Amino acid sequence: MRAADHLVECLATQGADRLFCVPGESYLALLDALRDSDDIQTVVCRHEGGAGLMAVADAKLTGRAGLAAVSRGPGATNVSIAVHLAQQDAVPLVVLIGQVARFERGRGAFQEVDYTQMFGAIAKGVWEVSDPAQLAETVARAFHVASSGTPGPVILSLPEDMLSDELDAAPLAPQPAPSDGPAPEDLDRVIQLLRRAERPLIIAGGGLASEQGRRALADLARAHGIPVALTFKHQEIFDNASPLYAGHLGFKIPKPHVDLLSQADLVLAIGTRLGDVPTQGYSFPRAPQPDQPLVHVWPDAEVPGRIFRTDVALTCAPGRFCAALAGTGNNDAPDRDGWRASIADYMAEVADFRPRQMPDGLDFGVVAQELARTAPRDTIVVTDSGNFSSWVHRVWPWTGDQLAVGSVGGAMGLGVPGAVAACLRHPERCVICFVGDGGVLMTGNELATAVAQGAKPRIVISDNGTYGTIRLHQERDHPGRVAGTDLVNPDFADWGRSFGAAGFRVADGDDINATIAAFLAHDGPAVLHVRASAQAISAFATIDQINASSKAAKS
Ligand SMILES: Cc1ncc(C[n+]2csc(CCOP(=O)(O)OP(=O)(O)O)c2C)c(N)n1
Repeated sequence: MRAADHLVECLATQGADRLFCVPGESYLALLDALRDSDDIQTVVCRHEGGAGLMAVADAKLTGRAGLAAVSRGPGATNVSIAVHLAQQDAVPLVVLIGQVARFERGRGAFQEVDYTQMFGAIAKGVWEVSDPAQLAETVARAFHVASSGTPGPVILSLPEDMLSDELDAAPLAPQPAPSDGPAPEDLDRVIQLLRRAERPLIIAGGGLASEQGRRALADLARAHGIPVALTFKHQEIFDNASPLYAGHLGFKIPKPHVDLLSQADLVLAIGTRLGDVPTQGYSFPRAPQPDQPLVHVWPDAEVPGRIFRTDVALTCAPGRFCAALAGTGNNDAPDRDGWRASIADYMAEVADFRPRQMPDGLDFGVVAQELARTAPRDTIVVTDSGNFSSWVHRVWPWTGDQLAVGSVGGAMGLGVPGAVAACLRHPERCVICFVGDGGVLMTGNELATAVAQGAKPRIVISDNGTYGTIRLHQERDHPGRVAGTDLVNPDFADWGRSFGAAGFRVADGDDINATIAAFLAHDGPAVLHVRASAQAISAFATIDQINASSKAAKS
């Protein structure tokens, strides 16, 4: 059998059912083998960054490794944004790269790159398969390594000529995940800490972003009456209307919020690596010595205790930990009522968002609020990176059972490809992508992929004429000195139409609710161009406010 056909069998045996790619002459035999595969759907994209980001989004939605294939050299360099994001977001990803032929290796042949060096710092494993007899073992290892411990990206480099070798081989079955609940003595230590705590707090992250994980988290919070704060871009894993919801630990959240949560006398960090974003620059919990006992649950022994002194470090599956602790009976205490009430009062203030009247366009919150009010409850929300997402985080009704895709690692460009991947995985659901005028032109060409695949993403573009996030930082550090952040944009409604999508536009003074209703009702891909205010730079501040406080601080 041809090695490429054997490879496709191996990939399908590992559970792969969709591959995102841009073709290249370096892996023609693989493309040829995929043509005959009933198990793996090939989705052809317009840029390897888009293909890789679709695979990352697909992995976020399924919990299984995403799969992408790209050509050598330029294809591999283009896909690197997705490899980096998979590492940052702890997402399993397998990237196949066509390599130059074996006799050319090391000669500096056309588009030759040594991928062990190129991806060495960001991938969990980089393996070049020169002998097709090793394909079954290497593919099985790639999926196992990508999905276990701290999930992440794995690269398989496939010499072009190897893919056409003949061999007689069978795929290797996937390695079953070990059954990994918490050890009873560790659970006992957590219960002892919990019984003494008056102000316990759970910090929950992406390691719980599965149906079972969310359910177990909700059970745990309810069983013991513990407030739950969520890490950046994982607001979807817990009901934000719950009286136990303690907020979204995004970038530099307001100081009163941090001060409030810092009063916790026990932190249970579950399914998060406790990076600099949720910990507000390693200030809560404080690194390296937290001000309160810390329980840290992450399925990789290297992580708990690496930065923070940890009282109980558990390397079991986060969901299993929640389920086990929830099942230990009621460890709630009446003296926690005040703690819960102060958090609930604060969260009620944050939820009370009122759009501002702006001189230069719409407060993007007007659009986010109306979509939040009228979109179907099971809408999948995909957010690109940028300030526009601050309104989505603030006003979207997260009920704890919706799906969401966002880039924890902050890579712009995830939005449109992520929405295409979400539509392909859940064609029956409404998928809304929120994206800025900066991010949309990074990978917006994947709208062509959506049209080609019959996917129906709804893309909402906040056109504030600026790389707003950077402008905000600029106004804080160099008030009034705008440099390199202004944008000149196309008409995005026409841009969408040019791909075959429906184009809608809203500006201040328009009948916004009617346009949003038509946008949501359209049965096909659709673009909503929002003429947004740059002055209303985020859901929490205006440019003038930032500028003034920055000048005051400097004087
Ligand atoms: C690929 C990539 N390049 C650059 C950045 C740095 N960056 C972060 S946010 C941002 C601006 C986002 O602008 P836009 O998409 O218009 O959204 P806004 O912040 O204006 O809402 C930039 C350039 C990044 N995060 N990712």
